[in-house]
Amino acid sequence: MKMTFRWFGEKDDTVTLAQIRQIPGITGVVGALFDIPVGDVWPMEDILSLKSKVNHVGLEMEIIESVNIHEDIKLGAPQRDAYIENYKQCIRNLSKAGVKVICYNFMPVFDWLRSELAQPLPDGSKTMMYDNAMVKDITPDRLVERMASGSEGYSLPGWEPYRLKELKILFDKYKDVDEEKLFENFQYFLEQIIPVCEETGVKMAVHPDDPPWPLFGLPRIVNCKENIERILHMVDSECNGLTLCSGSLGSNPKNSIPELVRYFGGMGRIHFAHVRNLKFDGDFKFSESSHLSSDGSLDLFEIMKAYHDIGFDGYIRPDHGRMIWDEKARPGYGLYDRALGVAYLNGLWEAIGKMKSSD
Ligand code: DNO
Repeated sequence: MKMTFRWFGEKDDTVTLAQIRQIPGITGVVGALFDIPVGDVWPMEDILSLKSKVNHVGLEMEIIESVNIHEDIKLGAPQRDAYIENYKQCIRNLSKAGVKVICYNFMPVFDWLRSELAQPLPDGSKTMMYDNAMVKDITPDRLVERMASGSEGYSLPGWEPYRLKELKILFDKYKDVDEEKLFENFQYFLEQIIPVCEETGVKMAVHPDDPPWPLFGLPRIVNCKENIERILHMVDSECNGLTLCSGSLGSNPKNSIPELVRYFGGMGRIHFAHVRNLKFDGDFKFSESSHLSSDGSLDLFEIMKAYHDIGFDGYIRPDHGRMIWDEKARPGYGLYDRALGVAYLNGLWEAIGKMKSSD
């Protein structure tokens, strides 16, 4: 596996590349251009400038998270073809800069969602949590305000104010888009872009819906084994792959992460692993714990063992961390708890490998 760390860029991250470089075992940074509006082509010079900053400290930039999909593509709107052409050009540009995997999602309107961004835990740390009861009682506009006010001044990816400005219009447009229509629009998109991926060698890795259930009546389809299998078969190519996010899929206890790792990893379709833990606090209610198995409801040993057993050699990153040691950073993406996550995942990996070779 290749251990990586997400970085939001000089302007948008409290964590520096120099700090990331010092985390044991990190080989690369998961980058993105956050200034480019969704749907536009990423300019070659901006991509190369980001890459050179990362390479300068001795790290790779072979993976991007995310190149977001314009709503017109998800909606199947008439202008979608122009946005798909832009997406293809993005893939070509990124491949010229040595990018091998693009993580993206296909969630209507919102990206990941939490009801609290800084919930205090008994040990004094703060974490993100989700409670469906609260989400049911709030309007989407109010929720967007809440996400903005709790985000330490950062614009959260997927929650950019400019994108959510026209929430009402967007919700209206989704009125006629049910799950089947969303599958259809997804297939149309994949049929157009996967040939470009095959030409350039770039692999797409769809991120699961987070949380993996419908929100505010909007459909969500990348949320369980059956649907993911259907998506991967819609265009049957190694380039049509998955980001297996343990925290997103794992917030539905019906999804067994080790089983999904073995299944989709066995098909050679996991190109990126997001590994983190969470604690079930009730039905459709969870909080994000530290990565340690005994702190949460997921067994990280079993997850890492599944990756080891399938001989996973793709990219992996720790996922969200709590805010510890008084750190102030963008929710979920501070330095300290994620660095502890890396150390733990690397420890599990080494121990699993050595146990096997001593058998
Ligand atoms: C949340 C992230 C997601 C992810 C996107 C991929 O922390 O895992 O925002 O980057 O869904 O497109």
